[in-house]
Amino acid sequence: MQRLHESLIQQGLTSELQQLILTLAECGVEISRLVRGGALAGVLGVAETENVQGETQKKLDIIANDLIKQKLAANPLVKGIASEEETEVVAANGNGQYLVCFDPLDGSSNIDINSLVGTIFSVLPAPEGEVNEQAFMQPGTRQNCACYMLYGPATVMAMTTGQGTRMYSLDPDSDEFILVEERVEVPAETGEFAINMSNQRFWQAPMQRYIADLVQGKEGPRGRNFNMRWIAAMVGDVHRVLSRGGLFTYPQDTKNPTKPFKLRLMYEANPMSFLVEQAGGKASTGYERIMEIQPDQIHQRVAVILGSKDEVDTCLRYHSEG
Ligand code: AFP
Repeated sequence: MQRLHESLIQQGLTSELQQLILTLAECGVEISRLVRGGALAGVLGVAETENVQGETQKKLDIIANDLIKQKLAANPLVKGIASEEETEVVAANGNGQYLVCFDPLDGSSNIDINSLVGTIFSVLPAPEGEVNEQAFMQPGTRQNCACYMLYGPATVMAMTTGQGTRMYSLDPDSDEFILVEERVEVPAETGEFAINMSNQRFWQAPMQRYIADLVQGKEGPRGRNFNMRWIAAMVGDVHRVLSRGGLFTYPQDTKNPTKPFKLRLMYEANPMSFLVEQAGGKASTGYERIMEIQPDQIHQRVAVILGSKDEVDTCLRYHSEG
C-alpha cells in the first residue's frame, strides 16, 4: 500500500510540487476531522455572514476557509490564494512559485443534513510580479495540479498533475492518504446522468431536448433506459463519474437572469475538468472545452457538461444542432 508521499516521489514530481500537494492533503485531513465531528464539533449551522457570491455562509465554510488560508500562507511555495469564500485574491509569499484556487467546502448546503461535502483545489504557476487578480487569469490547461477531497463514509482524494488521475483513501488511524487506484478510467459510455431537474423549464433548448430524450428511455430515440442521480455537491457527483462513469451537468439557465451559470470556473469547473480529462473523460461548456477558456474574473461562472466521453459528445451534438 503506497502512501501519498511515496506516490508523489514515484510520479517524479518536483520536490516543490510534492511539498505543496502534501500541504493540500494536510488541509483535507483537518477538514475531514471537523466534518466527522458534525454537531459535536460545534461546526454546524449558519454563520451571520454572506460570501462574495451572496450565499449565506455556513460555519464550516468559514472554518475550512480560514484553516486552508492559514496552512497555504505558511507554505513559502504559495505566492497567492483565491477562494470561493474570499472576495479578493490574497497575496501570500512573495517568492512563491504557485497560486492556489480552492472551494473550501463544496456542497456546504449538505453539511447540516449530514450529506456529502468536499474540498476542491486548483494549482497554477505564479507569474513574476505582484499577486493580483490578473495573475490568476490563466486557462485550465495551465494547471500544475488539481485535486478534491470527498468527506463521505471514507474520506477520499482524487489527484492529477497531468499524468493520469489517481485515487487515494484516508486511513483514519494513521491520517495518511493511501493510493487505492493508480489510473482512474471513466467508461466512454454510460447509462447515468446528473442534473438538477427542478431547473428544467429554465434550460436552453438543446439541453431540454437532450434530457427529454434521456428521460424517454427505451421508448425514446436513445432506445435505452437511463438512471439519474443528484448529490447537490459537485465533488460527490464527479466522484461517482470517476468511479463508474456518467454525465454530470449544470447547464446555463434563465432562473436568475443576472446569473446564467452556477459553477465557478477557477475552483470548480477547471480542476474537475482536469481530473476528468486525465481519466479519459471530457469536459465542455456545451460549446467549448472548459480548460481552454481564458478567464477574466476570479469568481466567474460557467456551464459544465462533463463525464463519459461518448455521452458528452452526444450531448454536444444536441448543442451543435442549435
Ligand atoms: P453549495 O456549496 O452552495 O452547496 O453549492 C454547491 C454547488 O456549487 C455544486 O457543488 C453543486 O453541484 C451545485 O452547487 C448544486 O446546486 P443546486 O443546489 O442548485 O442543485
